[in-house]
Amino acid sequence: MSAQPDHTARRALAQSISVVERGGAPADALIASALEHLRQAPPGAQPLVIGITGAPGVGKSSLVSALSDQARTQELRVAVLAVDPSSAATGGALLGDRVRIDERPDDAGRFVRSLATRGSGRALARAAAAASLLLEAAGFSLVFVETVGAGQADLGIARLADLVVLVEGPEGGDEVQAMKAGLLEAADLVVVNKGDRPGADAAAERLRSGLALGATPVPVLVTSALDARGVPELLQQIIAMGASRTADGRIRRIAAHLVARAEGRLAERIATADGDGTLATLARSVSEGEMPLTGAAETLLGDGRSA
Ligand SMILES: Nc1nc2c(ncn2[C@@H]2O[C@H](COP(=O)(O)OP(=O)(O)OP(=O)(O)O)[C@@H](O)[C@H]2O)c(=O)[nH]1
Ligand SMILES: [Mg+2]
Repeated sequence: MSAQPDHTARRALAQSISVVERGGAPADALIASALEHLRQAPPGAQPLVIGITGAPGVGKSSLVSALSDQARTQELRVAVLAVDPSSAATGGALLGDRVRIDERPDDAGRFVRSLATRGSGRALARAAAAASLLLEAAGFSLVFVETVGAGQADLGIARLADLVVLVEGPEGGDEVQAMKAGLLEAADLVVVNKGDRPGADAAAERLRSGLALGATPVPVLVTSALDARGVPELLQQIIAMGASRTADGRIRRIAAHLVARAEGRLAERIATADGDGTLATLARSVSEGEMPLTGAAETLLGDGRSA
């Protein structure tokens, strides 16, 4: 697959990602064939999957664009999965991320795709892990996964990515929010973006002294996505940290996919039980002492049908 990075291959990849977004048996089949392709391929370097998280508007998409430009100057094939927060009601993507990340249709070494969270109630779309496996099979060497730093809910990015980059703004206050949300603990690298604005260096200093308390020092870099200042250094740092990783990223991404798949199934099961009255019936049985709480919970999970 990596031998034909042309428009057709890219369109096929986009369609494959739509299939894994929809889920079900066709998704399973596609993921299985991607894994088969990876098993057949000569063992080579796995892609570096980089999670980019941070509060809305700090410049995640702009930074990913600038990092992608920089990576392309080094002939690295770059893919971007931008997770769009989408309304549970419509399930539609806002497409804001797509607008701000340049897709460069004439550059076959670059692929950009939005993934809708589709009411999964999480910042990380369920299909992100599966999509990253398809991108690996398609021969991309850097995969950026942008998620909104919505707090604990999107810590799933740590399961999926080899490296988590937390993006902060220069204004101050954001870092307090990030600490509260537990995002700082999940970050391998912190970037203060909008370094062209006043306060960025001071914010970086505050973060450095805050992070120095931890066991492993987390590097804090300052960038400006607008004029690419600090971006080459950031990419260099990302690649260096990626090179020293020891864990098997593919195994981790398959694990992340299994978790996402199980969570999806559970959400479906709960929705069905809610819709057809099973949930209320179970609750009533518990209330009337006809069924133990554990039995009802197991029944809901589908593990204790006769309980
Ligand atoms: N001054 C300045 N503005 C920037 C910089 N990076 C991004 N911006 C601006 O900040 C705004 C938000 O940028 P995005 O890249 O869309 O931010 P984001 O974090 O991806 O936003 P969401 O995906 O909506 O959470 C845009 O108007 C950008 O032009 C920067 O380095 N300096
Ligand atoms: Mg964005």
